[in-house]
Order: sequence, then C-alpha cells, then structure tokens
Amino acid sequence: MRKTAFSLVILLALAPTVIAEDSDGDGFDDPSDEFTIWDGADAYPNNPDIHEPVFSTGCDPPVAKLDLREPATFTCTIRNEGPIAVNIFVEVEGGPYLSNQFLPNSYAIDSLEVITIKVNLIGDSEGYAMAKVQIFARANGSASDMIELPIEVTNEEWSGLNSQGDSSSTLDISFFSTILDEIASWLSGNTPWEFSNMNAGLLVLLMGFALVTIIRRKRARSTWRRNMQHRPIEDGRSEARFDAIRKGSKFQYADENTIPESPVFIIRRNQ
Ligand SMILES: [Ca+2]
Repeated sequence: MRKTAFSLVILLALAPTVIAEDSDGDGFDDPSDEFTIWDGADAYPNNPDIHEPVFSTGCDPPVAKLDLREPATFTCTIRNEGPIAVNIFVEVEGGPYLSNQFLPNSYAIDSLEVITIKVNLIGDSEGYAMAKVQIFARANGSASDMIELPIEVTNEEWSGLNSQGDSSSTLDISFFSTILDEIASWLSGNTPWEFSNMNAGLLVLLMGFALVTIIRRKRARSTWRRNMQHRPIEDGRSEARFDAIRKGSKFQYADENTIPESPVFIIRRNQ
C-alpha cells in the first residue's frame, strides 16, 4: 500500500515532464503553452523529417529602381506552411544606400494563414542595395526566412513628390509630423510656452477650425448681402406684377356697369 502511494507520488512529480512529449520522435518536443515553437518546440510534431517552421514569402515589387529621396512601398506576404500557429518577429535591414522606414514588429500567424506587411524604403545614396526582410520564428537563432529586395538607387534627385503613386500614407504622416515638430519648436522659441508636437498639432487643428468658421461666416454674410441686393429687384418685380393685377381688377370693377351702384336705384325703378 505504501509502495503504491509512493510510486503514485513519483508519477505525479514526473507528470509535467511526461506531458512534454515528442510525438514523431525526431528529438524536438511537441509545442505546448509552456514550451512554444518560439522557444524551440517542434513546428511539425507529427513529421519526423521536419521540425523548423517553414514560410512562403514574397514581395511586390520584387526589385526596384529609385531616385535619390524617392520613397517606395513593398507589399510583402508571409505564409505559415506549418500545421501549427507561430509567432514571428519581422525586421528589415535597409543597407547602406537606403533609408529604412519599417518598424520591427511581431505577428501571430495561424497554420496556412498569410499576413501582409508594408515595407517603406527611401533611396538614400547612389548604389546597388540589397534590402533584407528577415523573419524570425525562434527566440534563439538566425532568421527562419528572408526576402531579399535588390534595389538600385540612381544619382538623380527624385523629381515628383506627387507623381509617385507608391508614396505611402505612413510617409505622408511622417512628413506631416516633421512639419508639426517645426511648428512646435518655432512656437516654443517665439512664445513664453513650451510646445510639444502634440500641442502644435492641436493648435494647428484649432486654428484650422477657427479659419473654417471664419471663412464660413464670411461666406454666409456675403451670401446674405448678395441675397439682400438681389431681393429688392426680385421684390420690386413681383410687387409691380401684383400692382398691375390689383390695378387691373380695380379698373375692371370700376368699368363694370351691370352692377347697380346702390339698392336705392332699384327701388326707384320699381316705383
Ligand atoms: Ca517533427
């Protein structure tokens, strides 16, 4: 009895390690809440031939040619080919000729799910660059996958700020925030108050509202004035028309001779 109880305690003590099992026997434990694929678990627990996470990747456009200061957005897709959801960390290496606008981020991808990321790069100096989109699926290890983007940067200054359809909204936002930064520092330098770019943004917004209100009020007033100038002409016209009708009917009544002038006349005739 005591022996049974003892072995039961032993079994219970060993239970957690028993849970971490290797289904396909390839030496990599099955993933669990405690030991994930990110930690090093088997990304294919039922396939003894494979244990590393596998992805299908690609970017559009696959290659690019940029002028100096020209922005470009690459739309990259990453598909998890494994049977289990994985967490990945993505970062972009721009290299010496490019300015990289992509902020490293982590993503959760279900089995066979495809995620899309936007990679913004700007031509910085003339040369042949090889930007790298790196996908990490393991905490301790090199990139599980990598997308290479060959980009040629010319020596010509980019001509069109508006002609390029590829310029993304994030770049517009950064352009806008640069303006706000400048406004904030100008305000801080020229007023007794300290301005952050948030304050400056609010101020610009309020000034924008005020301006819109002023413009609207001005427009309403000038419309009203215009209407008032138009009104006398219109009113005059309709008044004249009414007058004509009124006078016309007056004359008609005046000319009407079938209507007796007074009942007295009729009484006289009967006499
Ligand atoms: Ca396996």
